Amino acid sequence: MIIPKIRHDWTEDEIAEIYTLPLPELIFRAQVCHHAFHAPDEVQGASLLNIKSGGCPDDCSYCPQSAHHDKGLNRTPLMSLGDVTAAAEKARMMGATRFCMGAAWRDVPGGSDFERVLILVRSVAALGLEVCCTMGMLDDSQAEALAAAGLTSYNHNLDTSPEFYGKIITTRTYEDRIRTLQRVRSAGISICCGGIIGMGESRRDRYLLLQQLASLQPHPESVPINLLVRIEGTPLANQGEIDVFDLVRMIACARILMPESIVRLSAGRLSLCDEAQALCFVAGANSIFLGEKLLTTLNPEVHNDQLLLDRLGMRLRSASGDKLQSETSHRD
Ligand code: SAM
Ligand code: DTB
Ligand code: SF4
Repeated sequence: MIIPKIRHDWTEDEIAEIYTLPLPELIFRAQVCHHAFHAPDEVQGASLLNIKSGGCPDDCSYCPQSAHHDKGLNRTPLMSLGDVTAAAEKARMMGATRFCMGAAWRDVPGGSDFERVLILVRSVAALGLEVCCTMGMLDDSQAEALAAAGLTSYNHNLDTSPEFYGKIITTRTYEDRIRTLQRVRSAGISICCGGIIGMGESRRDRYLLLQQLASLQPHPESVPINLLVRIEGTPLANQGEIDVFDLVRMIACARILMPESIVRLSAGRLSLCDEAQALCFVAGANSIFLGEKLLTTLNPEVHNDQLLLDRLGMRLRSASGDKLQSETSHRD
C-alpha cells in the first residue's frame, strides 16, 4: 500500500496539474489516497439543523439568510432544547453519526443565547453524536467554552479563493475567517472547512481555494465541498450551471491534497443524478448530509440515499466504525 505524504506546501502549478489530469488518472490518484486512509465502502452520515434562521447582518451573495437580500425567509429565534434534541434523535435513527447546528449569526452571541448554545451542544453530545456548530465568528473564550461543552467540530468555510472572495462577501474578510479557524483550533476543536463551487469563479480560484485549505496545519478534519444552490432572491440566483465533472475534479483534488480528511459532498446533491453522486464517491467523497432539509433548502430523501448506497455496495459508517445494515438491499 502506498502511503501518501501529508503536505501543506502544494503549489498552484502542482494543483493545476492534478486538477486537469485525464479523469481516469485523476480518479486513480484520488483512489490511492482514499484507500490509504479510509474504508472505501463507507460514507459518514451527517445531519444539519438550522437552529436560528434569517436576519444575518453579513452579505454573503449565495445566502438567503442574509438580511441584505432577505426575501420573506422566516426569521426564527434560537430553537428550544426539546426541539433540537428531538431532531438529533431523529437524525441518529436515520443513521447519522454527526449532528451539525447552523445559526444565521455573523458572530456567536454572548449572554443567554450563548448559554443556551452550550446546553444544546452538551445535550446532543450526550446522545452519542459528534456535534458540529456553524455560527459565524467567535472569540477565544467562546471557543474554549464550546470545547468544554463537548463540541467535536466547528464549521467555518473559506468559501472560495482570497482573490474571488471580495466578489461574494464584503462584510467579513478572508483574514477574519482564518483567525476564527485558528481560535477554534487553539481550543482543541476539530475544523470543518471547505468551500463552494459554481459561483462564477475561475478554475484558478478553485486551485487557490484548495491551496488555502491544504495549507492549514493540520488539514481540516473535514472538508465540505458545496455545489452552489441557486436560491431565489440572492444575487447568485441566476448563476449559470457548472459542468458536473468540475465538481468531481474538485472532490478528487481535495482527496489528493488532504488525504486524511473527510471530504463531504455537501450542498447541491439534489441537482445531481445518482451516477454523478457515485462518481463523487469514487473521487473520494466520504460524507453526506442525511435528511430532507439542509438549512433552508431541500436535500435528497434518506430513503433515496439508502437505496443509492445499497446499489453501490456502500454503507453508512456507524459511530463505532462498525457497519450499519441499510434498510433495503437490492443486491441479492
Ligand atoms: N453563518 C455561519 C457562517 O457563515 O459561517 C454559518 C452558516 S453558513 C450557511 C455555512 C456555509 O454554508 C457557508 O459558508 C457556505 O459555504 C455554505 N452555503 C450557504 N449557502 C449556500 C448555498 N446557497 N449553496 C451552497 N453552499 C452554501
Ligand atoms: C457547509 O459547508 N454546507 C452546509 C453546512 N456547511 C452548514 C450548509 C449548506 C447550506 C445550503 C443552502 C441552504 O440550505 O440554505
Ligand atoms: Fe448566511 Fe452565514 Fe453569510 Fe450570514 S454569515 S449571510 S448566515 S452564510
